[in-house]
Amino acid sequence: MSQRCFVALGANLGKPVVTVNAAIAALRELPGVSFVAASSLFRTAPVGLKHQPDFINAVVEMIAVSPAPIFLAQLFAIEERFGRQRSVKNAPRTLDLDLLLYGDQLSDDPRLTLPHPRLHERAFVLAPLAELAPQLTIPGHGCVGDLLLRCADQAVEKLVPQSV
Ligand code: PH2
Ligand code: MG
Ligand code: MG
Repeated sequence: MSQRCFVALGANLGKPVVTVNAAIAALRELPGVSFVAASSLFRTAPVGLKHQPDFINAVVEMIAVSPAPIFLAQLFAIEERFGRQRSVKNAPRTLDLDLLLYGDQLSDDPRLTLPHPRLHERAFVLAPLAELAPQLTIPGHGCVGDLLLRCADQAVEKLVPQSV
Protein backbone atom coordinates (compact mmCIF):
# COMPACT_ATOMS: atom_id res chain seq x y z
CA MET A 1 0.00 0.00 0.00
CA SER A 2 1.26 3.49 -0.73
CA GLN A 3 2.11 5.84 2.15
CA ARG A 4 2.14 9.63 2.42
CA CYS A 5 5.66 10.57 3.55
CA PHE A 6 7.52 13.71 4.50
CA VAL A 7 11.29 14.11 4.23
CA ALA A 8 13.22 16.95 5.91
CA LEU A 9 16.29 18.39 4.17
CA GLY A 10 19.00 20.33 5.97
CA ALA A 11 22.44 21.64 4.95
CA ASN A 12 24.93 24.12 6.39
CA LEU A 13 28.27 23.43 4.69
CA GLY A 14 29.43 24.27 1.17
CA LYS A 15 26.66 25.93 -0.85
CA PRO A 16 23.58 24.88 1.11
CA VAL A 17 20.98 26.51 -1.16
CA VAL A 18 22.46 24.80 -4.22
CA THR A 19 22.72 21.50 -2.32
CA VAL A 20 19.14 21.55 -1.03
CA ASN A 21 17.76 22.38 -4.48
CA ALA A 22 19.86 19.59 -6.04
CA ALA A 23 18.73 17.14 -3.34
CA ILE A 24 15.09 17.99 -4.07
CA ALA A 25 15.81 17.20 -7.74
CA ALA A 26 17.39 13.87 -6.67
CA LEU A 27 14.30 13.00 -4.60
CA ARG A 28 12.13 13.60 -7.67
CA GLU A 29 14.09 10.89 -9.51
CA LEU A 30 13.89 8.14 -6.87
CA PRO A 31 12.34 4.85 -7.95
CA GLY A 32 9.49 3.45 -5.79
CA VAL A 33 8.35 6.87 -4.61
CA SER A 34 6.48 9.68 -6.29
CA PHE A 35 7.17 13.30 -5.65
CA VAL A 36 4.19 15.40 -4.51
CA ALA A 37 5.50 18.83 -3.46
CA ALA A 38 8.45 20.73 -2.03
CA SER A 39 8.23 23.56 0.51
CA SER A 40 10.07 26.84 0.22
CA LEU A 41 13.64 26.95 1.47
CA PHE A 42 14.18 28.45 4.95
CA ARG A 43 17.31 29.92 6.52
CA THR A 44 17.34 28.74 10.14
CA ALA A 45 19.48 29.28 13.24
CA PRO A 46 21.30 26.10 14.34
CA VAL A 47 19.52 24.10 17.02
CA GLY A 48 21.74 22.01 19.32
CA LEU A 49 25.37 22.92 18.62
CA LYS A 50 25.18 26.73 18.42
CA HIS A 51 28.56 27.69 16.97
CA GLN A 52 28.07 26.58 13.40
CA PRO A 53 26.70 28.25 10.25
CA ASP A 54 22.96 28.80 9.76
CA PHE A 55 21.15 25.97 7.99
CA ILE A 56 19.04 25.88 4.87
CA ASN A 57 16.03 23.63 5.52
CA ALA A 58 13.07 22.40 3.47
CA VAL A 59 10.53 19.58 3.51
CA VAL A 60 9.35 17.39 0.63
CA GLU A 61 6.11 15.40 0.47
CA MET A 62 6.23 12.05 -1.35
CA ILE A 63 4.09 8.96 -1.83
CA ALA A 64 6.11 5.81 -1.19
CA VAL A 65 5.41 2.30 -2.33
CA SER A 66 8.79 1.03 -1.07
CA PRO A 67 8.83 -0.13 2.56
CA ALA A 68 10.23 2.44 5.02
CA PRO A 69 13.69 0.77 5.43
CA ILE A 70 14.20 0.76 1.64
CA PHE A 71 13.14 4.40 1.40
CA LEU A 72 15.53 5.26 4.27
CA ALA A 73 18.41 3.48 2.50
CA GLN A 74 17.65 5.55 -0.62
CA LEU A 75 17.84 8.73 1.47
CA PHE A 76 21.21 7.67 2.97
CA ALA A 77 22.52 7.00 -0.55
CA ILE A 78 21.60 10.54 -1.61
CA GLU A 79 23.30 11.97 1.52
CA GLU A 80 26.46 10.07 0.61
CA ARG A 81 26.32 11.26 -2.98
CA PHE A 82 26.37 14.81 -1.62
CA GLY A 83 29.50 14.09 0.43
CA ARG A 84 27.93 13.62 3.87
CA GLN A 85 30.49 12.76 6.56
CA ARG A 86 29.20 11.42 9.88
CA SER A 87 31.15 12.73 12.89
CA VAL A 88 29.57 13.92 16.16
CA LYS A 89 25.84 14.29 16.71
CA ASN A 90 24.41 17.56 15.32
CA ALA A 91 27.70 18.38 13.55
CA PRO A 92 27.61 20.66 10.48
CA ARG A 93 26.69 18.71 7.35
CA THR A 94 26.63 19.05 3.59
CA LEU A 95 23.23 17.31 3.53
CA ASP A 96 20.93 15.68 6.07
CA LEU A 97 17.79 13.87 4.90
CA ASP A 98 15.43 12.75 7.65
CA LEU A 99 12.32 10.65 7.16
CA LEU A 100 9.83 12.55 9.32
CA LEU A 101 6.69 10.53 8.71
CA TYR A 102 5.90 7.37 6.77
CA GLY A 103 2.09 7.28 6.58
CA ASP A 104 0.84 6.84 10.12
CA GLN A 105 3.48 4.20 10.91
CA LEU A 106 4.94 4.33 14.44
CA SER A 107 8.40 2.93 15.15
CA ASP A 108 10.77 3.13 18.12
CA ASP A 109 13.60 1.40 16.30
CA PRO A 110 16.66 3.64 16.92
CA ARG A 111 17.68 3.23 13.25
CA LEU A 112 14.33 4.65 12.15
CA THR A 113 12.10 6.30 14.74
CA LEU A 114 8.70 7.34 13.39
CA PRO A 115 7.49 10.01 13.61
CA HIS A 116 10.93 11.67 13.78
CA PRO A 117 11.48 12.06 17.55
CA ARG A 118 12.16 15.81 17.68
CA LEU A 119 10.10 17.09 14.78
CA HIS A 120 7.28 18.42 16.97
CA GLU A 121 9.60 20.90 18.74
CA ARG A 122 11.72 22.18 15.84
CA ALA A 123 10.65 25.25 13.87
CA PHE A 124 13.20 24.40 11.14
CA VAL A 125 11.06 21.33 10.35
CA LEU A 126 7.61 22.62 11.30
CA ALA A 127 7.77 25.87 9.26
CA PRO A 128 8.38 24.13 5.91
CA LEU A 129 6.06 21.26 6.87
CA ALA A 130 3.29 23.77 7.70
CA GLU A 131 3.46 25.10 4.12
CA LEU A 132 2.62 21.62 2.80
CA ALA A 133 0.35 20.19 5.52
CA PRO A 134 -0.67 22.66 8.26
CA GLN A 135 -3.55 20.43 9.44
CA LEU A 136 -1.51 17.24 9.60
CA THR A 137 -1.53 15.57 13.02
CA ILE A 138 1.79 14.35 14.42
CA PRO A 139 0.81 11.28 16.44
CA GLY A 140 1.06 12.02 20.16
CA HIS A 141 1.73 15.75 19.68
CA GLY A 142 -1.02 17.55 17.75
CA CYS A 143 -1.41 19.50 14.56
CA VAL A 144 1.58 20.96 12.68
CA GLY A 145 0.21 24.52 12.61
CA ASP A 146 -0.37 24.54 16.38
CA LEU A 147 3.04 22.99 17.11
CA LEU A 148 4.73 25.69 15.02
CA LEU A 149 3.06 28.43 17.08
CA ARG A 150 4.78 26.98 20.17
CA CYS A 151 8.25 27.43 18.55
CA ALA A 152 7.98 31.20 18.08
CA ASP A 153 11.33 31.71 19.86
CA GLN A 154 13.26 29.80 17.13
CA ALA A 155 14.57 31.92 14.24
CA VAL A 156 13.44 30.80 10.79
CA GLU A 157 13.32 32.96 7.67
CA LYS A 158 11.64 31.94 4.42
CA LEU A 159 13.89 32.53 1.41
CA VAL A 160 12.39 34.34 -1.53
CA PRO A 161 13.17 32.36 -4.72
CA GLN A 162 15.66 34.24 -6.93
CA SER A 163 14.19 35.23 -10.27
CA VAL A 164 16.73 34.93 -13.06
N1 PH2 B 1 19.75 19.62 12.15
C1 PH2 B 1 20.23 19.07 13.24
C2 PH2 B 1 20.61 19.84 14.42
N2 PH2 B 1 20.30 21.21 14.33
N3 PH2 B 1 19.45 23.09 13.23
C3 PH2 B 1 18.87 23.62 12.14
N4 PH2 B 1 18.55 24.91 12.13
N5 PH2 B 1 18.57 22.87 11.03
C4 PH2 B 1 18.88 21.54 10.98
O1 PH2 B 1 18.60 20.87 9.94
C5 PH2 B 1 19.47 20.94 12.12
C6 PH2 B 1 19.75 21.76 13.23
C7 PH2 B 1 20.44 17.62 13.32
O2 PH2 B 1 20.00 16.94 12.24
MG1 MG C 1 18.53 15.62 11.26
MG1 MG D 1 19.65 12.61 9.74
